[in-house]
Amino acid sequence: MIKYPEIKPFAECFKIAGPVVGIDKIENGHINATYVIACEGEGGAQIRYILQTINTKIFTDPVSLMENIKNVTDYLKNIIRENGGDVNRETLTCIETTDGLIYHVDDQNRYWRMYNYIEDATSYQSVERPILFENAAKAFGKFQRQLDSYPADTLHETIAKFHDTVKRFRDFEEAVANDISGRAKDCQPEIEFYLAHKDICGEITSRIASGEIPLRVTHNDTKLNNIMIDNETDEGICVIDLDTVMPGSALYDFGDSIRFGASSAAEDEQDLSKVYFVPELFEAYTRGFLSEAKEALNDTEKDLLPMSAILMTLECGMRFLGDHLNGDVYFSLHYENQNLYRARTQMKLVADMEAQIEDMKAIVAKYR
Ligand code: ADP
Ligand code: GN1
Ligand code: MG
Repeated sequence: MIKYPEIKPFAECFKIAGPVVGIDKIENGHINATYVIACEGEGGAQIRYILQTINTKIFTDPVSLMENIKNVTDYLKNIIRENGGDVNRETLTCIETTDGLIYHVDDQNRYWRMYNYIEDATSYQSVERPILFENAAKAFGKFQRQLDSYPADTLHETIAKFHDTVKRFRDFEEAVANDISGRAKDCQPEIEFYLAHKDICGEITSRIASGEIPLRVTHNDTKLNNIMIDNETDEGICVIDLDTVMPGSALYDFGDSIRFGASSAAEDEQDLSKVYFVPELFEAYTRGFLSEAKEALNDTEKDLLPMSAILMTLECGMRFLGDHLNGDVYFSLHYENQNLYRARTQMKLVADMEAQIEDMKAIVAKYR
């Protein structure tokens, strides 16, 4: 069924396999608007695509962004081909418009793009079984290795200082000071929690500046639902959501995965008694990630893996609370105060990890 008929003309701007027979919406991402387009291909076969509008409030240079994605996916396809893999399943494919471009700009200046749909695979919203998380770790580790020799200076920085936690802290202080929404009075304990963590914000950036840890080409948004996991083998087969692929630290990718996946509950769980850090999941991810990446990482990077999980969780929580104070202008919401609930789960996870940091270091020591 075509649930969103108004989207059909935009799907038809791309070289699709046949008439559009269905349009659905995917609501799990916080940034772009994402539709699934089903077409009737040759012999009646159904062929699906992902159609997205790029959020240009956030990604202000969509042309450079698409250039990054096209170049990175072409590069990955060469590697996949050399290894005898499936180029249409192990990375995204940009579908061209009927004019031969990789995006379509409509009369409201919205940027549309289309990818192949990765079939027979699932984007999980939580770690239903530890093996899924371990396999996601392997896939993100492999993704980073595959891009190891990618000429980083040719990549556009799609969001400047994306994981510069010191800058994120300053942005947060500004949100508190401006209090545009008038909500600060109702979230003082949360604000205090984040402000009290000022001292650790520079743990990664200062070491990048000093050269102790290198800049690499990283994904920068490694939540579990940004990877497609094969329905039969449970293997992480395709890393998606490539908007933020740019120079960064391996610690950003590791830490952000732990933030989302090593939690007992959803990112916006309102009952905090259900939210806690799960060390067994931290172990599963660490084992998977280091099995792929340990040769590439230096000792300082390995030392900082537990800290990176705390820092990426703190940073994301600060961004959620900052957005709540700014009047919800950044992350997609499905209900009121969702950003506040998201900020609270991140606080709980940060506190848990701080209490268990020695255990986390012991886990890293087992696999490094
Ligand atoms: P956002 O930046 O809003 O998170 P994503 O690119 O991650 O946007 O897309 C949102 C969701 O759509 C993903 O979490 C995944 O569930 C689904 N999705 C995106 N691309 C594909 C694809 N090529 N094949 C199958 N599902 C996809
Ligand atoms: C956003 O796009 P999505 O939903 O995969 C955000 C990430 C946050 C995440 C929190 C470009 O990721 O940085 O960690 O929400 N992406 C951007 O769930 O800001
Ligand atoms: Mg996403």
